[in-house]
Amino acid sequence: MHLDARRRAAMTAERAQTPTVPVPNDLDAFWMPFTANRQFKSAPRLLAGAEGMYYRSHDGRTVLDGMSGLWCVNAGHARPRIVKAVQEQVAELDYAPPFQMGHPKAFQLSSRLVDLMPEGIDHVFYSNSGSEAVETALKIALAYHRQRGEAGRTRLIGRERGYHGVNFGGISVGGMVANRKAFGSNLLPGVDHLPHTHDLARNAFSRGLPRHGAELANALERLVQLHDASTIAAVIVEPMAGSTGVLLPPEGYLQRLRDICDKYGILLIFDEVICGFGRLGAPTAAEKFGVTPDIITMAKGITNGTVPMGATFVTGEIFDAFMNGPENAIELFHGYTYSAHPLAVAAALATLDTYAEEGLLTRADELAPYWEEKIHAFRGLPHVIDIRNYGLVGAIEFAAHPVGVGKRGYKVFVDAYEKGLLVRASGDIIAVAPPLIISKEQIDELFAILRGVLENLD
Ligand code: PXG
Ligand code: PLP
Repeated sequence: MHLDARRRAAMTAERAQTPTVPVPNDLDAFWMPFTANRQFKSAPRLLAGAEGMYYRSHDGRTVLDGMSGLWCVNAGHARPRIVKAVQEQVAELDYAPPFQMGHPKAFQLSSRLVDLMPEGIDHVFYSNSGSEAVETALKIALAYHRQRGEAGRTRLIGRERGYHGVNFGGISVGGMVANRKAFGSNLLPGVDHLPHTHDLARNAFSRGLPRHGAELANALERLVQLHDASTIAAVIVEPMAGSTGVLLPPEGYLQRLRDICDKYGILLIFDEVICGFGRLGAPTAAEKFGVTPDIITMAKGITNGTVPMGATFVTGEIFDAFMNGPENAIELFHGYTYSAHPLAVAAALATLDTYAEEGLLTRADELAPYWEEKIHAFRGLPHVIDIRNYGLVGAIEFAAHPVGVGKRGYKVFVDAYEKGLLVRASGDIIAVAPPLIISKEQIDELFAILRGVLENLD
């Protein structure tokens, strides 16, 4: 029997002996994030345990994790090395203040992380989430230009359909309308957006990077003509936009953005909160796509999702621009109580060990051809208007149901969960991004469950 199948059988056997976890009798107090609270609480989906590729639901079912939790559990669940590292760390050093103090493992981790970054990106600033990593990146960009005597460079440029977390900077440069409209008048001033790159008319059913759309980067030139380069601080994009439904960069697009930024002295920020740590087959999307930004934001897979951590990576040039005042002066007035928290650091170190030992940061590359064949086999099923893939990410887009946008996406998500598979819906797009330890048999299992759902979609 295959190892994972054995583990699954063991989990099933264990489940038979242990009582299922009761649903808490009052679900009311918890205001759940990005959730239809009333709908959820009328039919809750609670997860009670996890190991390897599988969750265990509160009603005792085994659920294949097709989503790495929420794009973060890249090495699979409950990995012993990571569990042990966190357990030992909390007993050894539970907390250390990060302002004017340090702890040894934070420095070890930093050296190891920057070794994974593209050439030239060699410093890291810590936070607790992708959202905070983004705020940190935007603030560093503004402060960097000021340090160099270009304080007029304050304009930030994001992209339509971009997701950069939920804090004010992130939603200002972000481009998901529902995340912005309720907060409209308080978004940051001086922000523009590039057009998104999603083009089903030209690129539907692309395998890997879409062929058409590099010219959409030229919109940045137009913004420079409109505002003048001396007013623009930075451009932030996700190399692959995850949250909005897996939008891959057209061939040549990122390089063109890089060229325009270079021409005008604009910083280029890659938000790699989802792309990083092996999802696309390399430690960073920057490396995979051969385009090096000035700043990279990461989170999620940095600790395999176990302990919250965000990280903002910068070039030596950016770091050095801050290191020229008096030595007793604080160079950047920014930081979090939990920057480089010992538990997160311990989890990250053990996560990097696990990734290295098992070759996980490049494993998506090996599995990608198999994955691509499997997902594109859904072409022709009812309502499917696009399928796209890269590394160990895939998305299936459905035509909206006449009763409303999002109905089909939500239905696929719920039906899949009931049949034992966790996927993610964004409107009428379903994303799949399993842990990088997935076997070919489990890829088959994932798509077999999904097929059962899609064949019955009305
Ligand atoms: N940037 C990017 C590119 C992200 O994908 C964040 C920032 C924010 O990270 P935190 O850790 O603050 O959530 C993210 C997070 C989805 C989904 O539906 C994606 C994310 C979060 C929640 C849901 O695909 N990405
Ligand atoms: N609010 C108050 C009143 C605080 O004292 C602090 C930190 O000291 C914060 C917010 C910020 O919290 P954190 O550093 O965890 O982001």
